[in-house]
Amino acid sequence: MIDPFAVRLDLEQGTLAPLPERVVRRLSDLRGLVANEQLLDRELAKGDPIIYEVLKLAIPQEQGQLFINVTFLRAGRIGREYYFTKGHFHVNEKAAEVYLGLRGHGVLLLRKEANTRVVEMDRGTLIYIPPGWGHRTVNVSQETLVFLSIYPADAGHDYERVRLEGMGTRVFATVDGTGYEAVTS
Ligand code: S6P
Ligand code: ZN
Repeated sequence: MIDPFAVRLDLEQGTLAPLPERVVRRLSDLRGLVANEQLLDRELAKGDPIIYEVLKLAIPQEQGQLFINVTFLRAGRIGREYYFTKGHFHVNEKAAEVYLGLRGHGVLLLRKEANTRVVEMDRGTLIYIPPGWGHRTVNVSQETLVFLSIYPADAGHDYERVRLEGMGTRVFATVDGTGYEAVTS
């Protein structure tokens, strides 16, 4: 049981008030996911910075409910590979998701079996992720990428599958550092 409720979403910053649960992912959480593990080790020798944070509204994890999150993915690279979220498939293959870009510039990588998609995400981009499509976000800008996600509370997250199979695409800075290239892997 949960009562109807309302919170404040700052559409410029992506912050929620009152501040809900916050999950933090660090560089070390990307082990086994990056293009170049040696470069990752070299960076980790210097420290283990936060790569992204997720604000999660407190909603019961039961069928019929919707989870609402805001992700803050920082700007940066491991070598030429832009910072990205771990990425996942929903365990419940019937669970779709909606993303809404609030700040910054990124790309959403999607994969379903051998099919891959790369979708640009800016402020105001609304993206529909159909059931069965794995997804990972990449920040290709110099500022924090912020986006809202809404998805069924019984979706579940399979990270191991992404670790084993990859997302099908990696995103690197161009040699001059001004843009990005999406490379099929
Ligand atoms: C949840 C939704 C997002 C991600 C968040 C972090 O279904 O797709 O809220 O959880 O962007 O990414 P990840 O891959 O670490 O869960
Ligand atoms: Zn998801």
